[in-house]
Amino acid sequence: MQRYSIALLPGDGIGQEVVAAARRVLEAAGERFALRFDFKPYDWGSDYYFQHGVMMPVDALQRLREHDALLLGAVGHPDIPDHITLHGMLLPIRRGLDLYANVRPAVLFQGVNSPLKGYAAGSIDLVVVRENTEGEYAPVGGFVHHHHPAEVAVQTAVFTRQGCERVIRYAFDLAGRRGGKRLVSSITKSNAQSYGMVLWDRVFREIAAEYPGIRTESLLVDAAAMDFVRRPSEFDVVVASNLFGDILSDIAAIVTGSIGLAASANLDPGKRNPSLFEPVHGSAPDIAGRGIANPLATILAAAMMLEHLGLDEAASAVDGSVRAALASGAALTPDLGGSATTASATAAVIANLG
Ligand code: GGG
Repeated sequence: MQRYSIALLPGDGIGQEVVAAARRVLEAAGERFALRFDFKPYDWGSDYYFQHGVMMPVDALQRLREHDALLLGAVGHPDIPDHITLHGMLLPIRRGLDLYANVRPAVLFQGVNSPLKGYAAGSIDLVVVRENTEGEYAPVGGFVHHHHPAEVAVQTAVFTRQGCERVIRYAFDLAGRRGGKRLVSSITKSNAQSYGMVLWDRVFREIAAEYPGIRTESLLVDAAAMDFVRRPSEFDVVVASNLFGDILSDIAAIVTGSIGLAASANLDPGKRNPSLFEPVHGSAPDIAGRGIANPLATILAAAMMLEHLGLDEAASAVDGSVRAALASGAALTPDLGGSATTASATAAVIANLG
């Protein structure tokens, strides 16, 4: 029996509920495919912060490196400023483990309605590849005259040639593997951001020349935001900076029904470090503890984890079980217009796993 060590980082709010649901699905998949998952839960997050003044301990990355993969729920608490929770846990893990490709698929599944008119199941099927270690999220900047009337804040975006090259190359390789429209759309705002994003555009053209079989387009982010609503079915792989990828993947999530279905993989494609899998959504304190959080984004993220671990059969069984549970209506939680609970949606997925 193959064994895998999985770190569980449920974090805050509904993160607790959705990670527990995904764990149940992984256990069921393990039984079906003779896989053993050794789960190691970590209690890091906002409660840990209230006790220790930090979101996770100083040796957190060292401990995470011991696992084969990491499954995270959410970070964010109404009583802690969001920049403290995000910069205290999620961003240091992404940077520290060099998880440079944040892969966020958006598919309009059967049984799910898009808020856009006229889109059939499967007609929207795109992936946002978000640069995940630098760009606008680089922790570079500071305050001068902090909290005084003349205070100044400086925030610097960082674009390195290596950082652009590797994530853009990942996007081209992915477009090749998907074998669909074979299109990579690059998103910047290089008319206004005339250093970092001009470098990005130049690197994009250079890498594109290495992939003659893949079509390309370069869009400014404002046009791309319109096009995600106006013509979402025309996109295939979309590669963007840290901030733009974050925003566009939220638009992609909502045009395909709900952010409750949006899964995400933070990958070290070279597998030097364990990769991190998570739902795109946050901690949703307004519904936390009510048993109605949609677990499917985290379950789909767990399917991405199985695929990354090379367990393709188990990955497609979990992915297929989610699709079947949505198509039957059994997994439609309130965000999707249904009345399924976290528990009943999870049970429907597990039942489909056989
Ligand atoms: N699922 C993890 C989570 O809590 N995401 C919310 C969030 O603020 N994410 C910011 C980001 O992905 O950069």
